[in-house]
Amino acid sequence: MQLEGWMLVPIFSAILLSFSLASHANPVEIERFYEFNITRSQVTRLCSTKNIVNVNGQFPGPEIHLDEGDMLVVKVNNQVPENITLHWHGVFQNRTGWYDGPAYVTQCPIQSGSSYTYKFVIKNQRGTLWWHAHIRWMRATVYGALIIHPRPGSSFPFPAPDAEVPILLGEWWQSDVQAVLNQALASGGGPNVSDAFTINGLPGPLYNCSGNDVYVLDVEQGKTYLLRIINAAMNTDLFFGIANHKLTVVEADASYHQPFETDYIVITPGQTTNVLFTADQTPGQYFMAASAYAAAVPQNPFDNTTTAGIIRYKSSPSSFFSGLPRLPAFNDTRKVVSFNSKLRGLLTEELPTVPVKVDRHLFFTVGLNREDCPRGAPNSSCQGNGGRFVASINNITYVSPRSSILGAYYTNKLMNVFTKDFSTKPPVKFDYTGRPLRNLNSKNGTKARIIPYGSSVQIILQGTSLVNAESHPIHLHGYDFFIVGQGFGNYKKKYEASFNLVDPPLRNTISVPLKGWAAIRLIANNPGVWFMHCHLDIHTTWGLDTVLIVENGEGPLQSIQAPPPDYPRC
Ligand SMILES: *[C@@H]1O[C@H](CO)[C@@H](O)[C@H](O)[C@H]1NC(C)=O
Ligand SMILES: *[C@@H]1O[C@H](CO)[C@@H](O)[C@H](O)[C@H]1NC(C)=O
Ligand SMILES: *[C@@H]1O[C@H](CO)[C@@H](O)[C@H](O)[C@H]1NC(C)=O
Ligand SMILES: *[C@@H]1O[C@H](CO)[C@@H](O)[C@H](O)[C@H]1NC(C)=O
Ligand SMILES: *[C@@H]1O[C@H](CO)[C@@H](O)[C@H](O)[C@H]1NC(C)=O
Ligand SMILES: *[C@@H]1O[C@H](CO)[C@@H](O)[C@H](O)[C@H]1NC(C)=O
Ligand SMILES: *[C@@H]1O[C@H](CO)[C@@H](O)[C@H](O)[C@H]1NC(C)=O
Ligand SMILES: *[C@@H]1O[C@H](CO)[C@@H](O)[C@H](O)[C@H]1NC(C)=O
Ligand SMILES: *[C@@H]1O[C@H](CO)[C@@H](O)[C@H](O)[C@H]1NC(C)=O
Ligand SMILES: *[C@@H]1O[C@H](CO)[C@@H](O)[C@H](O)[C@H]1NC(C)=O
Ligand SMILES: [Cu+2]
Repeated sequence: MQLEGWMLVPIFSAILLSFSLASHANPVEIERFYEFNITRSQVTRLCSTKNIVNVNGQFPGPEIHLDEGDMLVVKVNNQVPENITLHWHGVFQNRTGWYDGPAYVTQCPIQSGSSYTYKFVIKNQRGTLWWHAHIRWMRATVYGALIIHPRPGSSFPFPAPDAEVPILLGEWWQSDVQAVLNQALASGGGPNVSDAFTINGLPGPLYNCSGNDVYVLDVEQGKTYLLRIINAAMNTDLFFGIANHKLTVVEADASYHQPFETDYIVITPGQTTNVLFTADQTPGQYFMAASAYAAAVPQNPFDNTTTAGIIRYKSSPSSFFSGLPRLPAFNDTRKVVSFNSKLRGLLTEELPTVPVKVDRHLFFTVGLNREDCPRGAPNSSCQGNGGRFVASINNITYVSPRSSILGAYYTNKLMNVFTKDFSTKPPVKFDYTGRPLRNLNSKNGTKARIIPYGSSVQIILQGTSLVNAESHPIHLHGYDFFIVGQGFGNYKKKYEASFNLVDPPLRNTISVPLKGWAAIRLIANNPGVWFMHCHLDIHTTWGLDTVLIVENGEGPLQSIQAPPPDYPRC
């Protein structure tokens, strides 16, 4: 097989691969301009027509392409009655946090009839990222790929593929998504599960009345393809695979990783994974497919369907049609661990070094809570096991303020917006992954943790099983972080001795294992107000969120720039 050469690179050694010696002097930024009109348009899926919010009438939204070092300029015109913001998932926004996008964290919404121009340089990163709405559940239909090509003159650390193809995995409701959210909030219980998953907006042939809504990728025999896979689903971790074809993972969350071969990948909402596959089978048609990893204990309702697309060999007409790829069962946590433990960072010149010494230790419990049914409230509003489901970090349920935290922080007018006292550890120690406590309540708050510029930070993310045990895809804005350790049960200090400080994965979204923990490290070299939250939208909505504020440094390029003139106001 043609990939063998680079598969044999000694992957565990600390040799720096010098694959891209392109000039680092790149004084003139190339500007890439896009106009994004937030619109409503008719989309028909599963034989029913919906009027969905999207960008320029496209679903999924426009693909953005640029080279590392370019400046991206996106003028957003809000032409719908709803408020909107856009987030550039995984982009550092170094000094330009005004453009990060989470509503009421870094900006007020772009209101109906108004515009805001997002404008930032993308530096020190390359690969597959994506953009999505970051207010209420708008991102269900407002999302697209953001592809950062290597700087001109540099290349991938693997043989160039013959073609590159974005694969956006999504989640589809037949009813209005905002109505699903509103109903969940009114009832205090879980939201209705989706009716379908989608590949590039299309559910595929395994649903009722969806025979025409099938994504087809035409391939040529012998050629190698780079799939840029993005999990844009709202609330579901997914398995993905292609029948009869091996996948070679080469990148995750826009960081190169040591290549490894696999039959399936697992990908949480927020994550991206680049895989290579070679069309090396008998000409014919082969299914690609995705289905849920949903191992919550006790089991939550989940969308138990399978989305499929087709890889179609062009070379010679053939009637061969594969079966579905054999994906792991919805509750196969072992297969998830097996996949995730194969992921190792690729040591390159561009890669930041793994922090060995830690200045700031943070310990965050993440999980669900159940608020007691408020006195006098109707039962219809307490459908979450007799109460109302909420979620928390360190027992604080994040409550969104009414104006932007970044705006308040920058102008030092904090009144009624947020407080700076988010704790470094949970208020009480308990058996986090053991039997639930009797009191499942949390406390409301809008609190941030302040971190000095340049400090080396370790965060232990400890899952809890108070209401149920689930894995939570935790996303930190503004940063990539090293995943130096993860495991089941309650974290213990002694585990630090076995952390991987040599070649840990580098990501922006970590799946904290079911009934387990994960340890992440980063250097706080990006000043700003950074949202940290579960990327399952229902958990974000329930308050599984907090804010890290990295202070300005002393250097000339170490402070947040002034806000732009068109910065939205509340
Ligand atoms: C956005 O809307 C404006 C006003 O209707 C229109 O002039 C412009 O062409 C639209 N741009 C795109 C990219 O659709
Ligand atoms: C949620 O599901 C229930 C039960 O199937 C249904 O009655 C209700 O209309 C659904 N809600 C929405 C907003 O689709
Ligand atoms: C497809 O439609 C039929 C008839 O309406 C129904 O009985 C069946 O349950 C549906 N199947 C799925 C997977 O929705
Ligand atoms: C998922 O669907 C399959 C096929 O319809 C069924 O056999 C299986 O029991 C379902 N699993 C769950 C957990 O609902
Ligand atoms: C997964 O669920 C099936 C029922 O659908 C059950 O038989 C099996 O034991 C479960 N596996 C695990 C690992 O929990
Ligand atoms: C409301 O719930 C309580 C406790 O679950 C139950 O005792 C009561 O009968 C319910 N009331 C109604 C009107 O359903
Ligand atoms: C969380 O906060 C609530 C409200 O203050 C309290 O009742 C509960 O005991 C706390 N739980 C934990 C685990 O800290
Ligand atoms: C927390 O805040 C929400 C509003 O965001 C409110 O509905 C809820 O009652 C509050 N819960 C408590 C325990 O104060
Ligand atoms: C942000 O910019 C500063 C100054 O150029 C640099 O030292 C730092 O590494 C950058 N951080 C990121 C995350 O790119
Ligand atoms: C849009 O945002 C503004 C500012 O926060 C708020 O006052 C208004 O109620 C919001 N409008 C809608 C339709 O949600
Ligand atoms: Cu979560």
